[in-house]
Amino acid sequence: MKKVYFAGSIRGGRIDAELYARIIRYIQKTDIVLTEHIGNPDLNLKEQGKRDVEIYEEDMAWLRESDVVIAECTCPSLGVGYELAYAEKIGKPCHIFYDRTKTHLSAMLTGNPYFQIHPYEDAESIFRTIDEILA
Ligand code: 6K6
Repeated sequence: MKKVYFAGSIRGGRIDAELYARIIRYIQKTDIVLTEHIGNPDLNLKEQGKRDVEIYEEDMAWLRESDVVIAECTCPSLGVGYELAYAEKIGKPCHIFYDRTKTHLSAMLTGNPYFQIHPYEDAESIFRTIDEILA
């Protein structure tokens, strides 16, 4: 079983939170998601309890522990961008998904051949690609 660091927007906006939850549940059928809270619809309430320094340290520890990073980047997030740059620096494989009908992804991601980028038009195709990543 692979340990997956799933990254998705939190303070960048929660418009895609339901999609994050679906992706997380799908990965959890076969593998481990270290960051399952990303899909939590009540994140705002829960977030109040944790200090930012604790969030940062916990997430960086999970990133170091992970086997692969999967990021959903349709909703732009500074935190996700930071995590991807850090993951590249420590050599973790990084897969980036985004809805090409909704956003034009940053050139800092599409221009970097290190990242494996998966544009999609139909969210269902995400799951087929995840099967290949985790195979
Ligand atoms: C407590 C319980 C659930 O959530 C919290 C507190 N907030 C965060 N907890 C965990 N990871 C976080 C939190 N806020 C941001 N992150 C990390 O940054 C996640 O791993 C996301 O991939 C990314 C989102 O960054 P922003 O800039 O959109 O917040």
